[in-house]
Amino acid sequence: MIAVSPRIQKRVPAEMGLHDKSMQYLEQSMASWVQSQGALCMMLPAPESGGGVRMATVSADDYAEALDGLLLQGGKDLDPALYGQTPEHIIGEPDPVRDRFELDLVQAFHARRKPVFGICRGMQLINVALGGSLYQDLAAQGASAYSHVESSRYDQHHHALCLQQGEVLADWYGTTEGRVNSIHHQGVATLGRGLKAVARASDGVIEAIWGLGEGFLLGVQWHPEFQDGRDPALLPGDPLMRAFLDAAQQRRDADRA
Ligand SMILES: [Mn+2]
Repeated sequence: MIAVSPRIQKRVPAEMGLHDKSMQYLEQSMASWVQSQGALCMMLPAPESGGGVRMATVSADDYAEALDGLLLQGGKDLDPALYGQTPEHIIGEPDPVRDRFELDLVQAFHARRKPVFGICRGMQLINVALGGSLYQDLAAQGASAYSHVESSRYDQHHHALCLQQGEVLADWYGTTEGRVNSIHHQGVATLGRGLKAVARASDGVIEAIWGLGEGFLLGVQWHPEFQDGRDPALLPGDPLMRAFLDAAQQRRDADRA
């Protein structure tokens, strides 16, 4: 039973007929990716989203107790205050409700040694949850030699990936080279406690992180849920989902033993 954190849309487009209401949602390929491997996929609504909704009486801890693993979706930039900076290069308004809820979820699942897997923003969030920092904008801060985002090409924008020899990703894929999509303007600057970079782009930008302690803590900067493997040059997403679900299954079995 896999928990997926929500994306939050504060002002829903008029054609959806919800006027000024908020929406929390899950992108389809993320749900398909989880379900295609036989796991149940459950999106967790953030406890409140403003606008006069009733306050929740359940917490991230309650969800972590009930479910087996946490998958963090991509989305908008984190509030730089969370890593001790003022906003200089972020795009859009941060969402404090989503930031807080996801930080609480990472803490709650990881404290129980239940697997946590972050995609794009989700990887950045894991890093910040463990005390690391981000580049607010890779290009503006001179951290990358080429663009990690091309809005007109979106998920068709790819770059080479170097998987660290001897680490989990190289192990699962059986190679140290690959290609992935790239839809991010931010990136990991300093690593959080107990995290290691296990893949990088050829310009040195960190593309995957792994927790060295007990439990399963993985973040990838690309979107494996969009990579269906029909292009043999691209790394398929399924080995990552398989490793995550295997860890969740093991943790669940250990609980019941
Ligand atoms: Mn990239």
